Amino acid sequence: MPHDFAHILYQLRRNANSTTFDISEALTIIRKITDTATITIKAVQADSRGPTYYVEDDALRRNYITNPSFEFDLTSWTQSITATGTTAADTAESDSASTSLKLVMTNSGGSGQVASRYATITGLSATEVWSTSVAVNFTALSNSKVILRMEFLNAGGAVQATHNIERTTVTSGFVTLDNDNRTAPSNTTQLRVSLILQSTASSATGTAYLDSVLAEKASASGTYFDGDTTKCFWESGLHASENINDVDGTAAIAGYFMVSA
Ligand SMILES: [Ca+2]
Repeated sequence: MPHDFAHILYQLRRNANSTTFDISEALTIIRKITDTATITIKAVQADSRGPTYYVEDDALRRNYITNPSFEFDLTSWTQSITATGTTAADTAESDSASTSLKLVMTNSGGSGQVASRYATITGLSATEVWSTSVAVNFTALSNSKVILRMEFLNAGGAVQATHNIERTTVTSGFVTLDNDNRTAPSNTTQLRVSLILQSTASSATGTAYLDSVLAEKASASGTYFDGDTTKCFWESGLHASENINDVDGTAAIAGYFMVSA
């Protein structure tokens, strides 16, 4: 192992100013200590003891979904409803923490109507490979199905490609839907991830709880994680109105990231 990890951790703790620690200072220290061209920081854990840094060579992961667990509200998830139904945060069922997104359909005028919410990730480029996943508890249905939809969009919002993964039967508790290995086509700048309860005929009904949404730039969606997962962090502003800082009182520090000195 080329680096003196104990020394790095000591330096970072010594220079840490509790919850208002400046990440740029930490990176400067690591560069000086390691004297390497490329530095990979695995995670930064900030709690009542101050921040702890893990410098590892493992592949990094980032969950690009904002508000992936629906714990406070539905910020960043836009509603789209054409059937008769509702979409709301609900604490009756959850896969991660205590809240999920509950999609309800009580009637439809035909096939293809929806009760849904979607989130949009920006900053994509063509040829990038993306994967998404969501935990689904599909408790009741009649002429309906759940869809995890990925749509690659151009800068104007026009759909360049669509990839659906469907659940057409009820579940026994939460199961994971994986929509993996999707390559962004030419002109892609955005990815829209939709959580959909969709009718397959008229007079459809259904109830589905969705939670733990993951989107990562990878050929497969790995195990779900968010800022509450051990050694993971929320980025500042991920929750527009209900920042994760308010929960544990610690400062927002960038989560999984990579630094090239
Ligand atoms: Ca949750």
